[in-house]
Amino acid sequence: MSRRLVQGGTVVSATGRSRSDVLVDGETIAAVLAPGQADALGIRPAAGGDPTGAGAGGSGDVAVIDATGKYVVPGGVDVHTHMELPFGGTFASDTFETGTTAAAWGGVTTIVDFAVQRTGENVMDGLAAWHAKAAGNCAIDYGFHQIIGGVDDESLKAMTYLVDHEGITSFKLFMAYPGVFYADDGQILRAMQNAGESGAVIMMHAENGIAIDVLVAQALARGETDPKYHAFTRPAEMESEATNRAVQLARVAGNVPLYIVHLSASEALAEVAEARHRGQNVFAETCPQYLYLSIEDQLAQPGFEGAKWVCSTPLRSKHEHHHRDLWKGLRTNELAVVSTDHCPFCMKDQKELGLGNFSAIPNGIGSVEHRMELLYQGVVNHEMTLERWVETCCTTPARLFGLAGKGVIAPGADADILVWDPDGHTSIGYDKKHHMNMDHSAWEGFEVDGKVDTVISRGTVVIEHDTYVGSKGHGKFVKRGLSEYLH
Ligand code: DUC
Ligand code: ZN
Ligand code: ZN
Repeated sequence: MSRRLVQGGTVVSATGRSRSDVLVDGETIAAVLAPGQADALGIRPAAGGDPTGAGAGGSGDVAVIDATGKYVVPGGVDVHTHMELPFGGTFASDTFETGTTAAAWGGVTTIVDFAVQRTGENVMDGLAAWHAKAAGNCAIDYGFHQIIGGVDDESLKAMTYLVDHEGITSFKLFMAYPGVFYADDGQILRAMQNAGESGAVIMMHAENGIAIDVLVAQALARGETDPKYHAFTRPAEMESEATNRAVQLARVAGNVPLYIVHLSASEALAEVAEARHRGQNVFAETCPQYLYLSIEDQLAQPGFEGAKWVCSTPLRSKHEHHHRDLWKGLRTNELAVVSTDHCPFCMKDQKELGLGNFSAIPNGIGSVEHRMELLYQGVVNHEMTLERWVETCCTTPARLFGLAGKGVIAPGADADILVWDPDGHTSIGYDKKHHMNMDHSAWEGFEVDGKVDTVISRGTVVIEHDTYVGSKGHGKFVKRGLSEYLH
């Protein structure tokens, strides 16, 4: 087994930073060493400077990764992605191969994707289909949540089975998308009660889909067909009302752990905060698009351009303080996690399905490659600390979703490591840094400080200074345990 030493950098965790060297043995972290300790222990660079570590067989020989002047942080953990998601008559354009490769480019070493049961389908079939799509194709490790699009006796039984046997310990329910994924309040309550028994987390897409469908039909009848009407027909009240309802249902079900996904609005955040302050097991994530993008600057661009930013929950107005409140929520832990809700669609043949009818535009934005970069800019802008960057993007998502050995740099943990260059710079755009399988970038023109330098996935270097050196099939399915926040 090869050994490596990530030497000379500043190791940053959720709780602090120190000048340390990280010794990797095979797939795991063997030690975090004080400066000079490696030398004292006789740990020396491999003869010939073998950069791969493959030839480092002697007891004192290691491949050295020079991290001088850099931050050494856990590999990113993105707990909300949709590779190949069937949606609106098409499929999200990243495969597990292209999507996990792009994730690696962005310093991410684990994703948790959503296996799908649509209304009328079988849960176990949906899970089998997701395993078939991912197995042998991933550049980094991956786990699954399960979407439950039809709550009934059979799917409830399947939920328990998935927790007990399949390493799937979280379930996404939808209060939106009637007829596709939607669950009514009674179904939600039953699924929550089931999760209460098994210890699973319920993830909620909190938007009042029944009322939204009425608003959409009325807008279309008035001839309001442009992409921006997507946001106007999904007002913040529809998100906060659904968030409150989900919170109350989780309370009635017995303080069942509830995780609100892709939270976008100040009003919804207030509901989460209130629940947390009274001691409920309620958590929430937001995504980079809700921290940086807006109706005015993106979704309402002239013509059909705004289709690039049609996603649900929708972008909000930049004049209503959502950005400010969400950054604050990240600082105060009312928002515990930043994920991407990576759900990419090309303009050609995909977003274009909604030309002349915004409600037919497939919902989603591709960001899996850029989360670490965009959130590091939050550190530069003094919106969050370096430690909080690590906590919200790596450590908490891993702990919250039972990914043992992920999201930390500690002896015994998986050797998932991102070497981050704080003096570097990243230009994001279709002709710049862009490896997702899309014909545009939702982040075109974004210039951010900092840069991914080296990415190590379970001991294997996958990104080495602007070169992808990983391979499809390296990434393994991770069976997850119960949430470490609750047990
Ligand atoms: N939201 C999106 O934007 N895309 C896929 C599903 C979802 O909930
Ligand atoms: Zn959703
Ligand atoms: Zn999603």
